[in-house]
Amino acid sequence: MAVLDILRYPDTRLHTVAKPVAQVDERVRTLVADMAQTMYAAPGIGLAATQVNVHEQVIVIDLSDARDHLRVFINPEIIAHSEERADGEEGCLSVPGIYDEVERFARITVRALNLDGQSFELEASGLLAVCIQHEMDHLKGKVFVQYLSRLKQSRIRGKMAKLDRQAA
Ligand code: K1U
Ligand code: ZN
Repeated sequence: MAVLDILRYPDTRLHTVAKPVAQVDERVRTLVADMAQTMYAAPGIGLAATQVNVHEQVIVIDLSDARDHLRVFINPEIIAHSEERADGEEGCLSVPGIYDEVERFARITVRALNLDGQSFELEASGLLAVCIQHEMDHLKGKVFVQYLSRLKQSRIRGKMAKLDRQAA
């Protein structure tokens, strides 16, 4: 297993649209293991393959306190959602130190493949629903700051540039 580099906003590669996984094989299982290790090391509660510069539809999420309940979604699709929407605070490992409110569907039903390539469906609400929608946006090339005002996005780009200069 390996800890992978996470792309940082405003890296243009974060706006690449991910392709579906054609076959869930050992290559994909290794990618998932590396993504999980990267998410745990960060630390974060989710990670999309886009963030590690792999443009295939793979997401990992673990909301457990013990960090022992890894959820894997390959080729995820939202097949139903509530009318109701809810605001929640989001963060992103690609935009470190920035947290802001985003409106999402309050409840979703997601269909995806598991690590054996089998299809499953899951109903989600609360933080799990928020996290799935956030990670699925990454697969579409969208970063959560794109929901914020242009002024906020410009300030965030400035903060990220400052962090990059400090790290250089
Ligand atoms: O996509 C990502 O960059 C991961 C992101 C997921 C997320 C968090 C909050 C709302 C929506 C999506 C993160 O994990 S940011 C870090 C974070 O939330 C966290 C880190 C350590 C402990 C607990 C939470
Ligand atoms: Zn993110």
